[in-house]
Amino acid sequence: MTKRALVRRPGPRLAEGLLTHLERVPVDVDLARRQWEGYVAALAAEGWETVEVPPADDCPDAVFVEDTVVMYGDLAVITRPGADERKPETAATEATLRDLGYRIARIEAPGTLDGGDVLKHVTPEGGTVWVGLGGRTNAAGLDKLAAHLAPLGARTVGVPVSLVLHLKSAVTALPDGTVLGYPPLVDDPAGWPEFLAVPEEPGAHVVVLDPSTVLMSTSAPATRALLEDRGLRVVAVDISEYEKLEGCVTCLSVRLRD
Ligand code: CIR
Repeated sequence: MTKRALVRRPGPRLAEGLLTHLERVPVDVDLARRQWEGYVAALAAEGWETVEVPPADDCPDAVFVEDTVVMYGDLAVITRPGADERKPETAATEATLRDLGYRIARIEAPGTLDGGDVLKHVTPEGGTVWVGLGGRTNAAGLDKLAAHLAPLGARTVGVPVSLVLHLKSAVTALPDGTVLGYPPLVDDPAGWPEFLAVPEEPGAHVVVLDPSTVLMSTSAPATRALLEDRGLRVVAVDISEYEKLEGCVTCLSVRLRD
């Protein structure tokens, strides 16, 4: 199976990206460009081919390509981002996925949904899709996504998100389905069936690269050690400039299934 992921090059206005929970601090755009190259190189080194969505230089947050689509098998559900500034980002994602041969569905008004609010755990028995309801994703967006995914056997569940930007800023999942999060920023840690508390905020963010490997930020060394103790291999990348903009490792790519 080809392992393929969408990415989107950062634009010149990156430093103007939206902030909700953090104070603005200067972003070094040249460093951010190098960190993006490092992120793409890390994917490539792990056998992931990357496909670039054409850049959207007028959209400061376009590099966070995860927010523009939810992939489920061969279906690409194009989102309707909750922030108006980000709504123009979806057109090129849709065109790219259409060209790659994926089926296209859309979240339509009045629904809003950001891909960062969607956490999937798919097993041969079926999939569970948790959708964070917070500042960016509303109930109509969740309902629309649930309607698109139900025929594919997915169960969609809404969960509250009030302490961070997106559900996946609070929690992500390991290959075995264990959900990890930094408890002070998780609305309901006890609500997850298998929850692993991590000691650092960026430690909550992993991208599963294969059944025994995860990608995470270099800014969570104690969590890295915790995961290595569980037998996982960890690939770490420095994404400091994106973390200043409330981004994390998950936001910078979208993994595709063939
Ligand atoms: C925003 O506020 O939309 C961006 N500055 C950060 C988006 C991060 N995306 C993600 O967590 N999926």
